[in-house]
Amino acid sequence: RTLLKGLAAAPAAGAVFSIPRLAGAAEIQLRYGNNLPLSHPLNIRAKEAADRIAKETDGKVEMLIFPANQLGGDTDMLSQVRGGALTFFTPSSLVIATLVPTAALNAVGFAFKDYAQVWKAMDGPVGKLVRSKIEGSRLYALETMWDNGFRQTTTSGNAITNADGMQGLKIRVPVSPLSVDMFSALGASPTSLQFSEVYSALQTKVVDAQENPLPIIQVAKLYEVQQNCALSNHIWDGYWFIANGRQWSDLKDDVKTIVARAINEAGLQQRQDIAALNAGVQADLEKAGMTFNKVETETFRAKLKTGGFYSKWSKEFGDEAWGALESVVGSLA
Ligand code: X2X
Repeated sequence: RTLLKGLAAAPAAGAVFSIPRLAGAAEIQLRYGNNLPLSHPLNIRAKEAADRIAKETDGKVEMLIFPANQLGGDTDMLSQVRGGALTFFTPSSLVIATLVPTAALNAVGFAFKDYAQVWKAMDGPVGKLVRSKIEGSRLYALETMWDNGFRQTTTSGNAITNADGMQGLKIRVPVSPLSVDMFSALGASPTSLQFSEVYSALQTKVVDAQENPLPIIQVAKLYEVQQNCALSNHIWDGYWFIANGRQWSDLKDDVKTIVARAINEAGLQQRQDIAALNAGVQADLEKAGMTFNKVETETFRAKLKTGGFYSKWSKEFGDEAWGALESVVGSLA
């Protein structure tokens, strides 16, 4: 009796959990995670895209940004975007290649001679192929690839001037089979670590070296724990703006159009930001105490060629993918 009475007095099921809607609260929340500090152009432009999305949807769509590995490292965020805990994630091509191997195409060692070739490939046949493979894994890749940059090699000790300098080097590389294989072929001793672990791995000397584009070395303050930078330009790396496939296709067409336009245009601006940064970042890093040197690029390429790196990876990628890359950059093997 008392029990029944109590039940009757309880609020209707559901009401217990209903949270009052805040005035102006968004109807759709898009959760976006990335691995870079807030000061990196990727986050600056992503924030602008988020503001634009809110404005153009009258506040109905909100893109929440979780920067700087707040939700975990790359491997975690990749599974979050696959599972739907994240709507968006920007993995480097190296990182998404753990799921979509073709995505590592742009990271083949010394493939691109300059940015003109990079964007010709990524806005053209290479990007098109990679995006179709990403879609095949139930993710959606927005059209515009964002820039990470040409990767350079930093060390805590001696300057690396040619391929011999790589011998035995304890170097951190991303969680990327291609990177591990390339540095092994060069004679180094690579360790895969997520970016979230890089600073402390260098600080505690778990590794002595790492490789990243200069803007990252700057915003992640890697100059505090590294001394020299060899301008090796060994890999060009970019970020795909990927979405959970289900969440993306569930968006109404008009929302999709607004979101895609805001993100793609922000990506194009981000490319220009990196280009502008590239012009001055070396001088800034020198002021922070780093030393720089050029490398004998041909010694690296020769070692990779004679070691069978290109022939191995042309088979791994297959004729279609390798052909798409070579259609822009010429013969590699
Ligand atoms: O982890 C890295 O080195 C970084 C930040 O360049 C990538 O996202 C691959």
